[in-house]
Amino acid sequence: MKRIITVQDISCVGKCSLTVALPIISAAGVEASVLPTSVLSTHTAFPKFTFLDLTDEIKKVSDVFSELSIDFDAIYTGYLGSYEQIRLVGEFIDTHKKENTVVVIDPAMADNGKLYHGFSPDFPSHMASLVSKADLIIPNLTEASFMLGIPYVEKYDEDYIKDVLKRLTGLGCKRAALTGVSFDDSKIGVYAYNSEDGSYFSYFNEKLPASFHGTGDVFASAAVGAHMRGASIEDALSLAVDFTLECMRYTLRDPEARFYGVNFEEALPMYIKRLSNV
Ligand code: PXL
Repeated sequence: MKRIITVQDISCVGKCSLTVALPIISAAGVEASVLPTSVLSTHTAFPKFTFLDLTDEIKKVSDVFSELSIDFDAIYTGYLGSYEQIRLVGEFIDTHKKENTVVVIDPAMADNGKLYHGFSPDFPSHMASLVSKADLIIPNLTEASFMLGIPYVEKYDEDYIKDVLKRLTGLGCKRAALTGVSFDDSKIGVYAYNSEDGSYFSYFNEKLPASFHGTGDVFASAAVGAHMRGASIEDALSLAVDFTLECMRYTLRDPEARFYGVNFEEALPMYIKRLSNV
């Protein structure tokens, strides 16, 4: 069985980061190890949250992994809370990335043209230096624009997205996959670029008239889990699009849906079923 280590915060309530990554990666039939970087009562889109900083644990945990010769098939990083955490996670990747380790970075820090609460304007440039270590990065267009230092636009065409993707791999990562790409009101999906062979890939599905918090984390977890289960990156990204849509459908159907995240739990059977064909 493949083993992923996922490095991000744990928000006690909020259906994001580790509370999403753990169940989805487990459902993929892949071991989910964790390196929690902070503990929050609630994610930062809530009106109030606590923040326990676990920065000092990162190096200690990493050292024990080295001493015990514990290695990972994939390192998957998400929300990180400070420059120091970005630096230490960079060191973690340098230490634990072996020849076949896949490094996936979701630079979770912004959406809808805005940085998440608590991040200063130069945070994206630090994240941009971390993504140079990745085999695959999975930003939305807001995160991509911030990392590239270009204005965030709501309307764009295919040439624009292709250019953004090329520039993202110019930061040093091998592949970039942009989430939430939509050229019209009926479809939304993923557009990716592989700098090693210059190829593009895209996959779209139905666009619902709604958007929910936490879908970026659901998408990235589903993609990493599926890829580690044996799906190609293209198939893993396509499944992540379909799974995220399914999560949103269940959420829209639920009269008691919470404001802060999607009903990914109800969509897990579909995810598992699709992976049984891999
Ligand atoms: O979903 C990304 C995310 C992860 N972790 C924390 C967050 C957010 C987005 O707001 O606040 C703590």
